[in-house]
Amino acid sequence: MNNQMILQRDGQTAWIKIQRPEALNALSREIMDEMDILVEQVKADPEVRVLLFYGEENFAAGADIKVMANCDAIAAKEFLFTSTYNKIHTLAIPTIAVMNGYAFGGGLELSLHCDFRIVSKTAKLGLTEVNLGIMPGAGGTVMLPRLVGEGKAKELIYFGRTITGEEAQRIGLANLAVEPEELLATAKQWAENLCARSKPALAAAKHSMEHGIGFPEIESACNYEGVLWAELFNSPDPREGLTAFLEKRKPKYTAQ
Ligand code: CO8
Repeated sequence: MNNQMILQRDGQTAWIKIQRPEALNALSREIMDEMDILVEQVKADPEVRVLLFYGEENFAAGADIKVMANCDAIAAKEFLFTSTYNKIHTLAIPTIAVMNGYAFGGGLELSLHCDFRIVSKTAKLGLTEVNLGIMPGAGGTVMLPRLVGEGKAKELIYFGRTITGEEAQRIGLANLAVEPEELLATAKQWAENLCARSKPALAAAKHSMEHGIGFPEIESACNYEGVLWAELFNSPDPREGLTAFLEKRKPKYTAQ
């Protein structure tokens, strides 16, 4: 490990921080291997309820161009981030990308696999791959249309256009754009709010939405949603949440 990725715990919240400032947090193979290990650690930790990805001055200026410049097709395939990003995408807990500065290419694609994107208004975001003669290869062509619609996604990808955090919020790419100095505090508030909620309820809702989006047939998707909904009642949280409402008090969720 060369410590360009750091896992920090703040109560039930985990933060994965990218720190390779000399290259604006460009994502190398080593960084991706470290990220994979840290994501596995988070996945195995029953105490963690929310995972945030963060980079201090910049989120990540994309995959490492110096590496890709020397790739042939075989090396390019080996360089892919897909297996790690799929792990992030399928985590049961909520995930948030907290984005400051540059979030380009494979960096922005990391955020597309998170449940939420909170950005600073001045952040610069873009799937700029086409400007380099390549295409998004870490989920961008799959995930961006889901968030902003096909037409806008094609506009951003074909032209490799860079947008500000403010515009990202306007088009639905970011959930929220805030002043840079408010970014971390806002992310912490979101994390705390999520930590206070039922873990199984969030996990089932996440899984059901993923399933529903991917499912071409609404009736089956709704049936599947019903199965997940009923299974939730195997945990103590539904009773606690429903009873707390009736007793006019705040719920205290305990399920892992
Ligand atoms: N890869 C490697 N090094 C980088 C990268 C990068 N993506 N971005 C910046 N750096 C390095 C620069 O080379 C420079 O290093 P050095 O000091 O050794 O020359 C250092 O970071 C600082 O960069 P700049 O001097 O360029 O800083 P500026 O403030 O002038 O510009 C920019 C900042 C605008 C962010 C500029 O650096 C830039 O345009 N970077 C490239 C952004 C980009 O296009 N990213 C997308 C890359 S493609 C991609 O991500 C493909 C993903 C799909 C496949 C994923 C699976 C493999």
